[in-house]
Amino acid sequence: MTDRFTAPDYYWIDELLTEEQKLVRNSVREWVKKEISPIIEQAAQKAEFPKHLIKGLAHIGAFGPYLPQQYGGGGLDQVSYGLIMQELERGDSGIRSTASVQSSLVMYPIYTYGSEGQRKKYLPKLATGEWMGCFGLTEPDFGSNPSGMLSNFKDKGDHVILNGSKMWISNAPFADVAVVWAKDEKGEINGLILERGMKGFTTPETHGKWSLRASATGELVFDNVKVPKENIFPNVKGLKGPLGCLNSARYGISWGAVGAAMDCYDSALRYSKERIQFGKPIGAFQLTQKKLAEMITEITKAQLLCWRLGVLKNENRATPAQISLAKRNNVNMALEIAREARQIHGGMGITGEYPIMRHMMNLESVITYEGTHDIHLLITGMDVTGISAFE
Ligand code: TGC
Ligand code: FAD
Repeated sequence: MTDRFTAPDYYWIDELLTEEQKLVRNSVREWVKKEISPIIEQAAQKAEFPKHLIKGLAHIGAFGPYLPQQYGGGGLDQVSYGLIMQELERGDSGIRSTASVQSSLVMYPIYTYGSEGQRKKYLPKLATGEWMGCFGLTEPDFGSNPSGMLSNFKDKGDHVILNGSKMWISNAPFADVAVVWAKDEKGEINGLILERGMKGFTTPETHGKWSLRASATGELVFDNVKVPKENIFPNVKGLKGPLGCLNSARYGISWGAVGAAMDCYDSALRYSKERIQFGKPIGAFQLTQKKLAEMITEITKAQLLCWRLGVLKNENRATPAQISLAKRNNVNMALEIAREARQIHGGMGITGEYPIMRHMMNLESVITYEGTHDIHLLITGMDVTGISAFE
């Protein structure tokens, strides 16, 4: 199917972007049309991560775009990072997932919490895609409440012995490197860098997903894994370590969801003009117009939210609660738009001829991972009342 995507920009938000931001956005948009759109439906149908895209993702600067160039990053600002995520998720949430995990959940913690040796060893190879990474926080019994995690390690002199397991880990089945969060003997959470090939470390794939089918998900299993002490992050302890990475990834998702919504809206708008029923295009009916008008209203609000959050992030002022608000609002918005767009496409909406159903199913994961819809609501509730619902 030819990708006829035209990006909606109802409030001329392009005028708020710098030339560099537009250049970055346009080059990723073109790459998505050329490389993702032609293959993504089949990859999702076959439940296969299109691994051949890794080199291209690295080439367009999707791995570590906002990290310093001296470590292989792109040296770009946060709005550019957001726009990259928007365009990738316009293609598919699973491809955006791979890029957000690599950038915000693997490269970001190595850069922020790692030693200079760790930065130099891992970041350049992660930036080029020579090494791919994954992020292990969630456990079978600890999803929304990661502080209860059971994964733990014991001090053995120059190394530690790690035991436990992680579940639902994006990129795990093919990752070369894993950033893993586990408790030390005092019960404090630490970050460790694991490498594929360490004895006792396995990454079984999770099968049977109806969502994010073009993304590989798996477990991380640690059976007495010997991890050198030099692989532990020296500069962070406690839950604020992994949650700090999530701020960056959730920010990217808030932009990414706008991309998926834009694709659904664009397809529905075009279809509404082409599909004739009762002698008229279905776009002539008031009920279809209501759907399309509400979609563009919500997309425009979400675009402005992202842009403002990006500016705040560039100024180092975006709070975790502001990021939660945007992640929650934008993913929910995208899911509702996907459902309405599916209605506009009638029966055709359930087929792979159109991207709608794939986006809709993907967004069911996106609304759950990186903090569920309700957890983000409670973070906002805690921020405005000053009272935690989690205690
Ligand atoms: P709480 O007591 O509130 O906080 C513990 C410590 O962390 C600090 N903190 C943060 N620091 C940085 N950024 C944030 N967003 C932070 N939120 C809290 C806090 O100040 C405190 O620091 P300190 O110094 O006092 O120790 O923690 P809690 O146990 O009550 O939990 C709070 C809660 C529920 C909000 C949090 O745990 C949470 O966000 N749960 C959701 C879990 C989650 O989002 N998991 C995501 C897993 S990764 C993933 O899904 C990747 S998908 C990737 C893809 O494919 O794209
Ligand atoms: P639970 O925490 O068991 O939640 C179940 C329900 O209970 C939810 O509706 C939740 O909102 C609700 N709930 C829980 N606590 C409360 C409360 N206090 N008040 C009100 N309601 C509550 N994790 C990683 O670490 N790395 C990854 O790369 C990663 N990738 C993922 C990829 C996919 C495709 C998926 C589906 C998940 C991924 N995750 C990853 C895990 C994801 O972050 C968790 O699924 C998510 O945090 C929710 O945890 P849970 O599934 O255990 O649900």
